[in-house]
Amino acid sequence: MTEILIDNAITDTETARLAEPAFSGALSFMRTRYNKDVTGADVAILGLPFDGASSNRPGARFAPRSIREASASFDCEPQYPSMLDPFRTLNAIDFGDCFIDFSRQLEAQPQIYSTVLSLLKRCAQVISIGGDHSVTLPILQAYAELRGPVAIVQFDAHPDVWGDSPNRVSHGTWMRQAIKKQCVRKDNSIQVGIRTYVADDIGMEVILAYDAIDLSVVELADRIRSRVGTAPVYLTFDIDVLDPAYAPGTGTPVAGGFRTDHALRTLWELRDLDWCGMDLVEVCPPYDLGGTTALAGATVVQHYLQILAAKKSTFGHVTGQQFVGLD
Ligand SMILES: [Mn+2]
Repeated sequence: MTEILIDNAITDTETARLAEPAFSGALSFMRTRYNKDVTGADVAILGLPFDGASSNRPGARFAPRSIREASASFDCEPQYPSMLDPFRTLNAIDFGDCFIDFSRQLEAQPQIYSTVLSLLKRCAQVISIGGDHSVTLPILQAYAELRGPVAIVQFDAHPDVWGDSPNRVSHGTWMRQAIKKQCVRKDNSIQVGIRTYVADDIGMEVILAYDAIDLSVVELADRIRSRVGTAPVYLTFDIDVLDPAYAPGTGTPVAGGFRTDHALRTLWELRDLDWCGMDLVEVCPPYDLGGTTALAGATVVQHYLQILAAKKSTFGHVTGQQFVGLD
């Protein structure tokens, strides 16, 4: 028989992409090519194996592997709902994971910052997978350093604006710090799905969970869009915005959240925003059931990649606010 080479994560080229079994092979995100050189890429995908700042259940360090494994089912075909194979259009590279020394927890944030900074000097966007929510702060610092402050759309059960003190890293304080460090365009930012209380409110626009769930997808997207406007916008998607019935594998679950489809459809509805990057955080595989949470997380990223692919196939590039009509 002819020898057939699988492992697109290693072998992928423009001309020789092969659908490979979902249950075997090297696991990059959606089997896209692994490369430490991201020069000129539209997207670098970066794993963040860190859970040292979780206030409750640790385990998000395992999320990059788990999300890559869940994403294997999306290999090599046109994807729903765009019906595009995003990698036919996008130059997307899986950079692998950020190095984080488990014995030097306070060095994790500077490590993430310098890794993202280095990636953003070479490619258009970074998508990070895994980690507790503390990872978002150094990512935003890198964005702000190179490109100025960004608007934020935060899907989350928690506002993450709890108070903090120096030399303390928590997954519940990054937003307060990001605003203090002027990484965020607060007037264009919005938090969606919140169902926890912080006394010291920072005046961020919030759509609470029950209100968000009561709105149709189009109404919810309109509320978000009217806040963000034409600003470059960064998506931080905490998987705990979903109800624990849909995402049990997370660090600090809160009942009463979104169904998976409501969140996915809202993101898809917002494909005209000027997205500049995203993270997918708080997937905690040790508490997952049947890979449900990892699959939901992988699907959020799969939708985001489709948005970029749709933009690029229509406009030739992935930035800017453009209506992407695929219906
Ligand atoms: Mn959260």
